[in-house]
Amino acid sequence: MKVAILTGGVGGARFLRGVVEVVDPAAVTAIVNVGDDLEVLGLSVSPDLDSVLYALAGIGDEERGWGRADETWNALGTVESLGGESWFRLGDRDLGLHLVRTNALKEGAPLSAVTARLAAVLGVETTVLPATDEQVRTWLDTTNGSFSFQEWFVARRHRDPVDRVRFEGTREARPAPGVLEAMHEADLILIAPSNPFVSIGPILAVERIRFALERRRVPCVAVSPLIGGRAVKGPAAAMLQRLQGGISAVHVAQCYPGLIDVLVIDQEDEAAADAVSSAGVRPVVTQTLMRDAASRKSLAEAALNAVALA
Ligand code: FO1
Repeated sequence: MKVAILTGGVGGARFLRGVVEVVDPAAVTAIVNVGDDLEVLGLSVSPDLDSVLYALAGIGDEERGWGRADETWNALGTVESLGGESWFRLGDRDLGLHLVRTNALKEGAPLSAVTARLAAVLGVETTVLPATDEQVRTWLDTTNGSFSFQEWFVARRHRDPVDRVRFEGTREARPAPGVLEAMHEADLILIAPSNPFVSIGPILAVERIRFALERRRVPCVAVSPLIGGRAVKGPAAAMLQRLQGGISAVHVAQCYPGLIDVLVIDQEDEAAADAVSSAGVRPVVTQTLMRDAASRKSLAEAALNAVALA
């Protein structure tokens, strides 16, 4: 079974690890958000691509969900002591990857080619694609001003209430090579339990990707990032409340109008199942917390089997 999965970083990367335990990793294509990408200390950093690569290579920090396991922070310590930019924490091991990517991009390689090279070296069999090779950047208009994604998310700890999410660069953005092919050839399209606004939103803001999803011939199954009306981590619940008018599973379904057939929701959100059905989306209720390898795998099984069970 061929699977294409739209994903962000931390939660999406965890879910992907479960997916490749259930289906052949080589039959999976991850289409990854690049709206969070940034330049730090002159380096091109793609946090979500890296979280996915590190998770699939088994070298990511499982607890943090981003960066490398067994990380050290000597370079960052030096940067800080020299008065350099240290709010976005790049570990020593992680830095090595950013140096290689930055250099390759400077030499003119597209992000998708650089990512493919990194994946191959890391032994990742799954195809990992940036949603686009063009520069797309997420901006948040908040009650306290407009901020780039990482400035809002990391430096300001996503404390500012968001009025609007904007994506810069989407007009010129084409899907990266392989993205549309993967969506067309897939037997199933998945949307990871990532933030619908800032992780999946920038992917769907690439017009031809949204169009391909709207015109899909195969089912699309999304996994809700909520458990009991709360996000496991991050600002998803606060954003749903403010931008979608509520924090139930039906509000998650409404983030994907006409784009999904099934929504996998947590047992704690079961009360919303009928409302999800009424919104034209079939709910599948299961345990969605990914606390270890077994729970990651069983969530992946629930999502992958959701259609067969229809
Ligand atoms: N998240 C943080 O909360 N603080 C950081 O200093 C930080 C550094 C960082 C470095 C490399 C990387 O790949 C990810 C990093 N993240 C950090 C995570 C990242 O900001 C977000 O989790 C994603 O962009 C959201 O998916």
